[in-house]
Amino acid sequence: MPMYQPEIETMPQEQIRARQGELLVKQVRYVYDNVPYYRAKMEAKGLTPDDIHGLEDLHKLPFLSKSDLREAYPYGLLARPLKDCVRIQSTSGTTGRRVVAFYTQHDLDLWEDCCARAIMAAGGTNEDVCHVCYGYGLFTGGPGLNGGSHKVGCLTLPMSSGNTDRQIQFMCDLGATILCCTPSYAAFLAESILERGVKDQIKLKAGIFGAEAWSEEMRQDIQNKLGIKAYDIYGLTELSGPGVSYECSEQHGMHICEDHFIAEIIDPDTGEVLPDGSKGELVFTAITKEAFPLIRYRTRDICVLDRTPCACGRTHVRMSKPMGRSDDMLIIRGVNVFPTQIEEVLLKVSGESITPNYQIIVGRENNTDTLDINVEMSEKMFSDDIRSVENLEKEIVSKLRSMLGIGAKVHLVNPKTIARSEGKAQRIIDNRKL
Ligand code: DLL
Repeated sequence: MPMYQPEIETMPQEQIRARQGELLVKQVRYVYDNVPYYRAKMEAKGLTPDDIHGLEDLHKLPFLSKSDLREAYPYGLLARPLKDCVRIQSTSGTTGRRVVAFYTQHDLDLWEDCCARAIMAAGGTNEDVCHVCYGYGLFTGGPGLNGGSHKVGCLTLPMSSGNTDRQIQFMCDLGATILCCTPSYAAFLAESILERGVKDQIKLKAGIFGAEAWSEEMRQDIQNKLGIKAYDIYGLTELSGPGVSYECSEQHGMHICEDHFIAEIIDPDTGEVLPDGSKGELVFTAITKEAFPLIRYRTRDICVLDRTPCACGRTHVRMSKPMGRSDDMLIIRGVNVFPTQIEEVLLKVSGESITPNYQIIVGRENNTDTLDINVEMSEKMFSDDIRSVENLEKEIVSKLRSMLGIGAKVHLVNPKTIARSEGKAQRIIDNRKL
């Protein structure tokens, strides 16, 4: 299958919807026939494939969630015999939520196509040198972007994560033009490049950053420091990995590969489907996958869908940056707080004074939730006098109060005292769960 199909990416919405309807009908029958676990879920609702005639019937189908994946682990949602599968990928499972996803060769091809689209939407061509420092192995970041980069014809550097000195050396020596990694690692690389004084040896023009929530302020920070355009990319292991959606040059929402995935937004509490433009939980149905074809999979990611035309010409629906996972949302003194809101406030404060390295620590004292935020100050700030540190802490506290409506204690900590991450950053420590 060719990797870039402008006729698909710019297909009128009515045609996309019609095609989705046809594929949905086929996929539901395929899953019903091949995945006893899902068949039982349909039967419990009194449904057979004959009840599904098109997109208008999607809402009737049962949801799948992480707990189904756990229950059916490892083979219970597999729709193909193992002899037809050629790969597995998995999430790290550090939070006890290990997911194992299976791929046929056809699934790998489609996944790599989606990643290729993301690279091309960021301006990538076969003239580019694509430096991939997402982790390789079971994590989908490295293998996904690696495959996409090959399809575009870029010279691909399969760096994987870690060894920042070597990353920067290769970037300089081989003239990498596209950088693929998590936004937190991109911020760390940017800081390290500036510290080493090698920015003028870097040829980067674009970065494709995803796998974790990051704010617009973080984007500006990385773009300014590296002199590149930073594009968001989204995906999850359950649906193949990165490339489920990606940003175009407009940098205003990520186009979902609607020829492969049907997106819905639901109310996370009631499961009711919400109209486009509403904020809610993103649900995906994979209509072309063979080995691990999830139907109405609840991502826990909270976002908004936008079907208004995009200036880039792509017609596929755009999703907003996820505000964080609904299970990442902190409830502090009864108020809903997403870590990205805190990041937004921190990075709006003068970039000269603090760095994008922070940690959110939630605790409980005398039956009341406490919120402490450690933020690393810049070397410049560190050498300034203590009064300006106190003033800045007060300024952040007041900005957080107006954004979140609750008080927090802010501590500006010395440079390089918060551990850097090479993959997804661990920003939250919730001691209430201990
Ligand atoms: O993180 C796949 C990926 C790799 C995406 C590389 C982009 C780049 P998982 O480890 O299964 O897969 O984690 C999926 O990460 O449900 C979101 O909560 C979060 N996530 C992924 N991309 C973004 C993003 C990969 N661009 C979970 N912005 C998802 C915010 C993201 N959150």
